[in-house]
Amino acid sequence: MANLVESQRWFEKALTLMPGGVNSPVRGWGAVGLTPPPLIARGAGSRVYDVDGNSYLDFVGSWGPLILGHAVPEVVAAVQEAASRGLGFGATTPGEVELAQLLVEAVPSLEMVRLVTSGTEACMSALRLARGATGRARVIKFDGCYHGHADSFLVAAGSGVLTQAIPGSPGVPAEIAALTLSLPYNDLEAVQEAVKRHAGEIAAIIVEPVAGNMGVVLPREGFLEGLRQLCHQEDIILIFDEVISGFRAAWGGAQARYRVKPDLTCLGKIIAGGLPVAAYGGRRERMSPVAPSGPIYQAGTLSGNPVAVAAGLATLKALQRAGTYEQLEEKGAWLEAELVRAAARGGAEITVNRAGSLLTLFFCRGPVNDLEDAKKSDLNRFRQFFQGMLAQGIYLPPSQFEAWFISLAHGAEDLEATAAAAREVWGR
Ligand code: HOZ
Repeated sequence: MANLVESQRWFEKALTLMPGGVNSPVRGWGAVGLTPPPLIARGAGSRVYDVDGNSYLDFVGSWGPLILGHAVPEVVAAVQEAASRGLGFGATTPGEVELAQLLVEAVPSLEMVRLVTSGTEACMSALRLARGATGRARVIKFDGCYHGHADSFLVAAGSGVLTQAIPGSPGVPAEIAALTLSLPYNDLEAVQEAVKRHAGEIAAIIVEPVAGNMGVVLPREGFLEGLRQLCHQEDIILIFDEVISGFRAAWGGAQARYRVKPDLTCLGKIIAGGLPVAAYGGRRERMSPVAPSGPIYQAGTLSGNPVAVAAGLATLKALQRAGTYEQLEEKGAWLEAELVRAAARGGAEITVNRAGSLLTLFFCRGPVNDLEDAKKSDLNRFRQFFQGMLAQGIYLPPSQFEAWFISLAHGAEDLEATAAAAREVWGR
């Protein structure tokens, strides 16, 4: 294992100052049995470098935003230029209008957006809008999907909650949690049944159209279409949480890939290129009730921050170049095929779920279609694999229940090095 003397020193100090030594639970490496996690000093292209000078090929990508790679010169230049004009004004800037325009042009269901600061805020605000618009209180979500840490969503949630095996969270009032029904992903019948049982009470169904927080799980044919139809019939607001899949599953997000339009869409991560901006939006009449054009309140000092908006605009403009999504698809497909081949040669039973440049390797027989399936993955084998890859300089998400993020900066040699490391772990 790499020398982590400086990481150890910093992490010990961090433990005395921040819960678990981190500012978000998924950054703790408890699930992979390693401490300290490397403390990161910098990133460049496909690599990150820790405070001890170790270099890693990075498949975390800041948990999704860095689809171009780290410290990409055109994004850095845009940030520097915006910062030189001021860090924030608490007033509308042209960049926000430009970003809103780009989002509306790219994402099929959007006519109007509100920029916020995080994915949590986007989902929380979309749910408030759905409740305000319908006058109903209940929401349906899916087991293993994660929509940020607002009270209504910490029920059978994915991501860090799943990694840490916390079923809900103390601090969420039972009365609030009771308004959330969590159902198995990809189980349309369960949704139909719940909607019938709670007729006229469901404000919204929120779903990750490509689930990324129980590991990657793809929607089965007909699932998203079925949700769309049911929501039409019952006047329920369909919310796609595309914080991960937006500009990742395709330029227009999963809704473009699967050709299903939700009523509201939540975006984050890539739309701000690594800085904090997120968004929710929908058709004009859906969004008009949001204050100040309507009564449904939602606000934020840092909303649409000009520096973050500049990073987002530079990132999205780079993604608009011809062939970017074809390249991402190719990289993802190549890596998937090599991982499957290496596992087969080494006699390791795995299942790879992938949507473009987003993938998860489960240590079980497939298919993996929902949380129950994902939980069949052998966590000991995951841990061994993670540690074996890290020892060869491959930095994977430190949880079975997260996605690997491939970026445009991952070159052929990077992917070959990753496949070679997997072959080494599994034995040739
Ligand atoms: N939600 C992301 C993982 N699925 C990362 C953000 C976090 O929880 O730190």
